[in-house]
Amino acid sequence: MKILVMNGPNLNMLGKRDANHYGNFTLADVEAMLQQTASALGVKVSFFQSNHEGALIDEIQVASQQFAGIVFNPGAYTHYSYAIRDAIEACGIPVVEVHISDILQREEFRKISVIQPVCVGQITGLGIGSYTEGFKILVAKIESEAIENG
Ligand code: CA2
Repeated sequence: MKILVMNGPNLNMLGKRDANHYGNFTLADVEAMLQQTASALGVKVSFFQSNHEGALIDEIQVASQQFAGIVFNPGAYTHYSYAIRDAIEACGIPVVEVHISDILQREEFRKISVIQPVCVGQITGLGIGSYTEGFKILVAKIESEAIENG
């Protein structure tokens, strides 16, 4: 099983500033942590980050050919990108939405996720632990669906 972990705009800046909301870990730290999670679960993982909406959509479109599912932190696109929502809805593989901060406890505009209705799960507010929880939930969902479908 191959899982794709995607990060949207500004998440390449993790650990470089705004430690209050996002902590001190860099994106490379997050990816190293998820590599360990993947190894422990016996699955493969790849990573993709972009600051550009179209590049994220392109990646979602090709991902369905190569990956069993996606763990996705779309950054601020979470709150208004109907184009990313449409790409997720059409991609045919399960997507789990993750956020480092608790988007429900922040500014009003962050309380809305336009992608949440087309994702199979949403993990928010566990720091970088949101990625590991999201990853485990995604793998469990894919495995249980495989068993149900024989
Ligand atoms: O909590 C999350 O994971 C977010 O998806 C992070 C996004 C934010 O727009 C969402 O509302 C919630 C922003 C990530 C920006 O990350 C930075 C990290 C360090 C320095 C600057 C930005």
